[in-house]
Amino acid sequence: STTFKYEFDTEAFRGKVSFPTGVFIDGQFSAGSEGKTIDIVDPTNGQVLTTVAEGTAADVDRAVVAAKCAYDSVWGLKTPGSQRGVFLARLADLMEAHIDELSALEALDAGKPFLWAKNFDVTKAIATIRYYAGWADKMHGKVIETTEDKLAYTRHEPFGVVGQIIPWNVPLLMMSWKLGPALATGNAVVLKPSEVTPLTALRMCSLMNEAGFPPGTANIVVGYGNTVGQAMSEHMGIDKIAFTGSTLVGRKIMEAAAKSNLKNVTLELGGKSPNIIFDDADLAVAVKWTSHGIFWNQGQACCAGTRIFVQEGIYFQFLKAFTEKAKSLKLGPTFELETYQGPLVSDIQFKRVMSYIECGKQEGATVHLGGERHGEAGYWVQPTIFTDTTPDMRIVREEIFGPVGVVIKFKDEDDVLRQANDTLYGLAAAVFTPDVSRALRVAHQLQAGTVWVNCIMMVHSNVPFGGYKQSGIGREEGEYALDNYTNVKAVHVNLGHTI
Ligand code: TXE
Repeated sequence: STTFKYEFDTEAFRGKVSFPTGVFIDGQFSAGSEGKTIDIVDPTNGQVLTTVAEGTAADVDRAVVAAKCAYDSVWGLKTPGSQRGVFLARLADLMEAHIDELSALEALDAGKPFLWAKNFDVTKAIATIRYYAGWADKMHGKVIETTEDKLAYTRHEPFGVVGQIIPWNVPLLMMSWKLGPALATGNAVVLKPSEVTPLTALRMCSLMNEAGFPPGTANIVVGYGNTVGQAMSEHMGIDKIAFTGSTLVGRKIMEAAAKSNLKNVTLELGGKSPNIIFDDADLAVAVKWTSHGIFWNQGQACCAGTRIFVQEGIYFQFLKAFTEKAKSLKLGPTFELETYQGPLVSDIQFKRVMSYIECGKQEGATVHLGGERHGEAGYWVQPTIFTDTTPDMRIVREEIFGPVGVVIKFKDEDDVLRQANDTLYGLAAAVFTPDVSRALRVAHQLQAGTVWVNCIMMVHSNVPFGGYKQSGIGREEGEYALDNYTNVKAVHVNLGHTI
């Protein structure tokens, strides 16, 4: 089996890391069943960083057997919630003890600025695991009043074996959103990280062993979507599948679930979120958050505020200040502490984003800022702002998943609500105005799973996150996510002698 060895000598982090990168099944690493490997590429220069074992459908079978065995013998209802909570809390502590290492790996693998990886991705991932550690012994059913002769109550039971497929944009955070509630509720897991960014997930395997999770409770199989991902979606031994990624693949997963065992499906998919700035907004606040909303993580965020609607009275003033802000963002090496924007994650994503920029130009939109690659090597794209768009343009309708925003003028509340809701997606939205009545009136009419007022892109372990419309099914984070991972059993007890 393969091992990742790397010596960091950067401004942000100095140290050595070395850990196994095989498929992780039943608490042990091994080669994939076909003995193949996947190249992991450094997005700052396009060079191969390392290789990891490539999992296969046969490895998924093996992982499902391990998960089922663990679930039946030592996990599931055999381990009390209080003990599951102890394992999760230990895992959170171990992640904290290795925060610099995990952040460095995330920066290296995904091309994230180190400080963002540390202060956002990894910090929030730790908070999520700790949050669900707290839930593990606090899941209650209900006693339901019926008649004096009958006792009816519910139990919230784990599904059994859960499959989880995660993307490359925030790898460790997505892993924690998936693992936290699944393990807290007593499910055993088979998780597939993205084949593009598997390093933090693989590092987590050793930390899970160290935290004391019984072998087989969480199995990690790195592999491609059309092999490992597909095998998981159609697996008869997987009782539930949770996915984060594109709407296109979300559909495939539902289809495979429907055609196999009708496994329970939850999906967190794409978005084209509106960010609405009213005339009375505090300009400095709106500019700061809008910039973050579109350029954070190189724009590779499902909830990015990509459609920026600005009321006509403030439009030119806002555009000028927003452009200045975008110009001031520091693009550069991921381990330099002042870097705000790193490269896109992969050559594929770079080409996809550049082709959307090209498409915007051809459709007749104005490139107000950027629109080109940055640097010669690696996958950097300049912060890009389009204006003079029309509602039918692809850059207005489709998720680009890069540092590319469209700025659109609007007249009044009715006008902006109509335009903001004119999308297949419904993941998130933001509203900027100091007028509380207006902010809440608009928030309630937006078709989105999250609405931010005078901020954007805030997530918190306690607060649910998920989409309306084609942005998904189910909610992650918070108490709501526990519902994704439990089946409700109703028990009727006859206390009298009536039929
Ligand atoms: O995503 P995929 P891609 C969006 C974003 C981006 C586009 C394409 O717009 O530009 O998707 O990115 C696994 N069965 N988002 O192609 O393919 C895959 O291996 C089962 C939004 O990288 O959806 C990976 O683990 N699984 C998004 C995961 O799905 C399959 C995050 C996500 O990859 C599969 C990422 C299959 N047939 C991209 N095919 C968000 N909502 O945050 C692929 N996968």
